Amino acid sequence: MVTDLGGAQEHGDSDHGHPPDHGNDHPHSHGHDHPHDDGAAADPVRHVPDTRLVELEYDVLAKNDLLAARNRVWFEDRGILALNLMSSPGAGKTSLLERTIRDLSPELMLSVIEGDQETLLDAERIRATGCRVVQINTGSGCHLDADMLARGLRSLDPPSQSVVFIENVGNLVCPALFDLGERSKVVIMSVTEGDDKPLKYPHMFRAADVLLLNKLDLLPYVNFDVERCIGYARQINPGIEVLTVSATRGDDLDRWYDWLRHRVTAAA
Ligand SMILES: Nc1nc2c(ncn2[C@@H]2O[C@H](COP(=O)(O)OP(=O)(O)OP(=O)(O)O)[C@@H](O)[C@H]2O)c(=O)[nH]1
Ligand SMILES: [Mg+2]
Repeated sequence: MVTDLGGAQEHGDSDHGHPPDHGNDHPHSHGHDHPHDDGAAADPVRHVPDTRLVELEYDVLAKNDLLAARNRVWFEDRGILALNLMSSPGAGKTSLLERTIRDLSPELMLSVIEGDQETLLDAERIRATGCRVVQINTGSGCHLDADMLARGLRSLDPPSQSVVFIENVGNLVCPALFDLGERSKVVIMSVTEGDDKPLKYPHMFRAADVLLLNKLDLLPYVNFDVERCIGYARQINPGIEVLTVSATRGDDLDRWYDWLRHRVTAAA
């Protein structure tokens, strides 16, 4: 379900075509399922001697990749910078967006697509900043996919040369598998989650361009080794860029903003 909450931000430019309509070639039959709970195999776990083979349905991912490629062309044609923000629940995605919008709205045209299983809560927080926002509710689904994003974009109608933040459903597993056609994937981790997460959820950290380590203000109260966490992340993905911030206290947000400005220039 796509809900357009509108917003006060005026974009002006609307003559820039519509996001791709993927029609019937949807990767899923009902919009909120998953590569390994769709299709003929009722039990995707095969038991063979000493081995458990979990069989992903690669055709679902392949179709999603096709639709994501169309989204990517659509963004590129319009010079739109699309960023896919992913994290476990509560790491601070919406908080970071609220702060970023408040600080950068005078300078950049920003809009947001919110992905959650249920509620308009995050979209309402974004709307309170005056930013244009569309909420996608995935029901039982644990991630956004490229077709959902295209439908959200048709409602959002972002202007050329703008930034579209996509807040994915909170978890470190499924969103890593589904390309949306974004320019960059940003994984957000908070220091309350434990410094071993890059090793335990390697797909997410391998897919990400940037690791944003949030809630630095809580470091005195938790058992978290920043350097160890960064080391694990680079063990999984040697090229990953790392930024450490506190979204609520404002620590080091300038580095995040500089990273964004740099990407905006590159996308234009
Ligand atoms: N101390 C501290 N708290 C933070 C920080 N960033 C976010 N929080 C708090 O963490 C909680 C979750 O933040 P959200 O921004 O809702 O997290 P989220 O990742 O959007 O959560 P979901 O959308 O549910 O996955 C809220 O209570 C925030 O106030 C931070 O930098 N420091
Ligand atoms: Mg959120």
